[in-house]
Amino acid sequence: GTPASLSRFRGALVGAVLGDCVGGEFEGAEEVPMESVVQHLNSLDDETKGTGILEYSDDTAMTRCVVQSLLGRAGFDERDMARRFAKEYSASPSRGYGSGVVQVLKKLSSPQIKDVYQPAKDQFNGRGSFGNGGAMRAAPFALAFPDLTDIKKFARLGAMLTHSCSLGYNGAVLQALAVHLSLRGALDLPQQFINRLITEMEEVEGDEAALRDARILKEAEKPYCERLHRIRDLMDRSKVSIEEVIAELGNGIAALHSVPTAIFCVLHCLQPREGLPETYGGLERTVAYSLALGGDTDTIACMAGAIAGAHYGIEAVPPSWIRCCEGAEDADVSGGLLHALYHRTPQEG
Ligand code: F2R
Ligand code: MG
Ligand code: MG
Repeated sequence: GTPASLSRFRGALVGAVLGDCVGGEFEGAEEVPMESVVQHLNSLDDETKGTGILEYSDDTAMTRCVVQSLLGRAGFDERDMARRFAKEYSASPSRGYGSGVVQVLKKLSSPQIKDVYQPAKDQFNGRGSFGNGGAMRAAPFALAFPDLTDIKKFARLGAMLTHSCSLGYNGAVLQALAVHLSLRGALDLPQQFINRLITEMEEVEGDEAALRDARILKEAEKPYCERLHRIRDLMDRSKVSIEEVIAELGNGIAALHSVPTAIFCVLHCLQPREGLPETYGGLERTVAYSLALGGDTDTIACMAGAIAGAHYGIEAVPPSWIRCCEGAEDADVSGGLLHALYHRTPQEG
């Protein structure tokens, strides 16, 4: 595919932060009229409001830990990443974390901890979390590693520090794969993009643990593949209502009900759509549409923002949005540092 440019790396990380910050306004809302979304986004253009008015939530707090760990260790180090999650939570516990994951983060802060994956395995009576907390912070894995095998392996392990159910960590793998393909220009051919994701997830979900979890949770044999097929069907239709998207893909806190939804948001908004302002570019359309779905808006917009940012690049991001969102400028700098890590020459031996 197209070489992964610096602009795309910066766009991916900044897009994720913007989605989280602007999406926080509507998280948990059942219905979000597009007029309210547009009004909210227009308020970001008001220069009098100063900088950093919209705070980031757990999505960005944990993504920052992933970025800092990957950069600091020049690769994946589970103990370092776990320590950063725990430290960040204890410094700022009010970022809107999921109610279950808080227990994991408290256990990870113990200096006596031997196996950093154990607290996640103890969640939900040993079944592990299927929440989207692993997926919401998965984008940096695609920005640190050029190799697909590394991305799949480390996105999975990075998510397993808090989410041991395969429905949770495979959502992170899917999100990282989507960012990886987008970074390389694959969204120029949307049908091929979705087909490639299906092929990759066929293998990922063929794993014994994934098949077992899907059976226990009474999901399709390969739940993410099934959702990706639904996306392909929705893409073939000339008109799709928000209600139909929610019914087919979901808008909830489970990774299965939000990662495919975020991917659909990006695909659907590749072209202008009725009901979205004509003045909006693709990234603005994607974020606005993600918010209009309601439900877990900060996380769906964060994940869609990362995939869309990797496609459109930093030039597509309105500067006023960056000024208004906490952590967006840091994310821009980190995008550049990850670009250097991604393109480093592998060391011999
Ligand atoms: N937590 C929220 N939003 C709700 C309240 C925030 C509000 N703004 C406030 O501060 O008052 N948002 C954030 O949480 C999501 C990511 O959650 P994560 O990290 O996956 O957490 P957890 O606790 O592991 O899972 C989330 C919930 O899913 C259900 N669940 C998961 N696995 C389950 C299982 N095996 N069995 C039954 N239920 C399971 C539970 O209800 C968990 O609490 C993001 O939206 C982020 O923005
Ligand atoms: Mg959040
Ligand atoms: Mg959320």
